[in-house]
Amino acid sequence: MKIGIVCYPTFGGSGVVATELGLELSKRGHEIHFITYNQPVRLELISNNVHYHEVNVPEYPLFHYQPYELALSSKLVDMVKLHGIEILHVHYAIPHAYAAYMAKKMLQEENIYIPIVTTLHGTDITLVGSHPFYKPAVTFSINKSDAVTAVSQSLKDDTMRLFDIKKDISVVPNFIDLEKHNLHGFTDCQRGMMANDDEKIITHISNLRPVKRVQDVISVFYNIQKEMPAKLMFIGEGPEKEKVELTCQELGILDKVVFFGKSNEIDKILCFSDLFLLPSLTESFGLAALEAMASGVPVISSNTGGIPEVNIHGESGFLSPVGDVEDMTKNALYILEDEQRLKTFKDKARKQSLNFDLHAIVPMYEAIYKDTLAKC
Ligand code: GMT
Repeated sequence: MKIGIVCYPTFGGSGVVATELGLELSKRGHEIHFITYNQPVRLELISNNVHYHEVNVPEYPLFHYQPYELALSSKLVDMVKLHGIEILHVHYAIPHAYAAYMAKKMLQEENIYIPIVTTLHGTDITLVGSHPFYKPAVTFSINKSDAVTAVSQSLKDDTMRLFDIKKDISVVPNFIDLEKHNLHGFTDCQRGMMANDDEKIITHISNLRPVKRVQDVISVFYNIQKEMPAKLMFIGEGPEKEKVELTCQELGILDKVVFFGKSNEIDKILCFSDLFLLPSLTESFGLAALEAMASGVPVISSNTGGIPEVNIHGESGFLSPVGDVEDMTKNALYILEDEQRLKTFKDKARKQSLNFDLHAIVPMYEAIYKDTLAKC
């Protein structure tokens, strides 16, 4: 199939899922066209059936807001015609499904029919989409898609509850390339460069938006390091970064926290981590937790959104109510204070990640494309 993929090309989970999906589909013989405003961060253009088409939005002083949806829908029309793209897979209802629908209508004028598969990743539904300003556009975009997927049962339920949805939604979870994790293996894990042998390594990765509740990460880590020698690996950039640095300074733990900023070496950091913290307010899936588990790192998380579908309480880690720092601390210490117990949790975390192997999940998308095309 010739598949057009539209996504946010940033470090966020939806961009990672879209990119890795496209790369795997290309290995499976499909021709993939990424259509977005920047080259996706994890996209390496090493294959002759992966293409990247940049959407340009010329700055024009008359416009207070530059019309990205317009530029995107025009680009989609051009690329579908030029490359004979058969199906569009758009990640996020706003603005991507919305722009794709406009492209579809424009193409219909020329008797070209292009079906749209929309994947919901969460933010447009749980945080932005339910805002009254956007609600009609999100509802319309979902209902006008030819097929809709959500990354967890929880997100599907939220979508059905918050919007007037007339479409069936298939649940297709986030996935992980286990071979990539195992291949690298990082047997020369540079743990010694980061911490002493007796120190436990706690890790957090996110885009440091308020929804990630990074102050809870600091509070839990502060409590842990009072009980045992520990270091915190803090990966990501975002609006809460300065506040976090300030809090660490006030608590006198700056020397125990390593700030990595945006990193392309997540696997290297996870390989020497003992525990992963994800105390988010909401999380439609929690790809970062899955990546940690695939590296054998147990997860202390909040019990919210799709996280319980990924992190299994008492097996791959523990779940606590949102904001319950005391419970998260208690669970973290329980895992960390006994070496044998820590090893058991690490093994079970890795085992749980096997349920999200890309070789099992990518065919689910392929089946949806085939089914959608067959119905056209
Ligand atoms: O929250 C993020 O880190 C970014 C966000 C995005 O839009 O990329 O992630 C969302 O999509 C990911 C991939 O499906 C999910 O794993 C994340 O849980 C989801 N984030 C939220 O729901 C807050």
